[in-house]
Amino acid sequence: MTDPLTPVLTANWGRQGSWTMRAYADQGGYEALRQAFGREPEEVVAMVKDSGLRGRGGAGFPTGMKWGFLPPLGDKPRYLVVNADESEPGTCKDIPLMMASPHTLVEGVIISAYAIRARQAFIYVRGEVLHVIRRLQQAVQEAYAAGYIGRNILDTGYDLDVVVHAGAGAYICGEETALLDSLEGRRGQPRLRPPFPAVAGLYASPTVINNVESIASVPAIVANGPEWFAGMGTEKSKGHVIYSLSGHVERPGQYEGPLGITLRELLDLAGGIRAGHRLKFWTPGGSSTPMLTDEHLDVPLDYEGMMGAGSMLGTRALQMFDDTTCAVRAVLRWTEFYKHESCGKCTPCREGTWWLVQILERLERGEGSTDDLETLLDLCDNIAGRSFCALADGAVAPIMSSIKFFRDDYVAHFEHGGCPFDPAAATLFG
Ligand code: L3W
Repeated sequence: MTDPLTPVLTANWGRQGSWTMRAYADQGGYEALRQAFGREPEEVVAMVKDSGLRGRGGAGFPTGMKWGFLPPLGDKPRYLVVNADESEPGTCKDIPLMMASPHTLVEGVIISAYAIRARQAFIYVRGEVLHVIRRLQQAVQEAYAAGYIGRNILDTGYDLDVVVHAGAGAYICGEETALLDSLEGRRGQPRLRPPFPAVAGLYASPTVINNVESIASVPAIVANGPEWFAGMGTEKSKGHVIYSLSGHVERPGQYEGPLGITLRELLDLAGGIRAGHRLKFWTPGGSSTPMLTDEHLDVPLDYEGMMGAGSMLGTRALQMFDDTTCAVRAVLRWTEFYKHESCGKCTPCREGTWWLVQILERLERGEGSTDDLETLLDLCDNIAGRSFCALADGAVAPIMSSIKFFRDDYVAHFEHGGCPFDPAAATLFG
């Protein structure tokens, strides 16, 4: 059997000192940067467009098209901002990437900033991950010392500064406009869109914001060509991505493969669900995407396949839950998270997530009724699509899908007068 994995971003993670400039250069690091500087910025944008790269932060918006939305160069500076605020429950791809290979991101930042003609770039990192911030800062310093960042880079006349900025640990700051507010020194709350950041972003200037994995994919596209990248994946979902497998799986971790691989194939590589148990449900993109079941093991993990299954691909945070897991308890835990992280700006999300937790707690204690399930669904219906940003849509996704697939779990709670699952067996959400 041919190996279905396509290690590109993850290829050198296991090497000694993989995070150092020396190790990165030994593996051909910063060659793509030299190649990019041999081209006009517009040619690099065209390569990214032709590759079919789509945003790896969850929404899958075409990266080259986003870059193309920048208005013509004027008086205002252009900025590149990397969204490194990885906080989606279950998502663990950007942080391992920045720890194991920060120079892949730094090289991607320099090439991308050159392509969009920005002279200032920011990497906005989640505040809690001090080790990642230190590692990135070290990589940026190494790149300055090597002449890859700073004035007149490699004698091209191009100047660029890169700042690693630590957030203060709020999930909402992964939303691109809340991130910009936070970067400007304000409380992170989403802005009304349009205008999109490409037109009026950081300091009201044209700004490209991309996820870590999107920007880190750029050097390999420049080095190997857009056709190479587009040769992986499916017709509309091209290239390689990092899948993070976690939960009740024998060998959790990051698995890099083409878009369109199936969970069944990935589980084969990861040793399957833990011994003696079977898969009950899973998430394609963390808790913000509707949960799926073992019926969906053969659905292609790409944007179209997941939409067809009634979910969305999101961040490829593949969390596995086996038959010991109480769906109600899992959903309650996630909903508590969204209630805690709601920024409070809009009423449906601020009030709605609070009420969702009240009802779910009652159901989980075994004190609810079928009426509560209808109220929950009605509440979800009044939140989804009616809030300011995607946080509340994410909050209702696991609730609605759990009632669709595991109504029996809810009913068992009020028939049993409490949780019928053995919390000691579950190991997750204890
Ligand atoms: C210019 C237009 N730009 C769209 C840009 C827009 C943004 C990108 C995608 O949410 C999802 C969310 C989470 N002119 C444009 C335009 N753009 N139209 O395209 O925009 P959008 O609105 O489709 O999505 P979003 O607001 O970026 C992201 C889901 O991802 N998610 C969350 C992941 C969390 C993390 C994390 O922890 N860091 O990534 C997981 O599935 O629910 O649906 O750049 O400006 N006309």
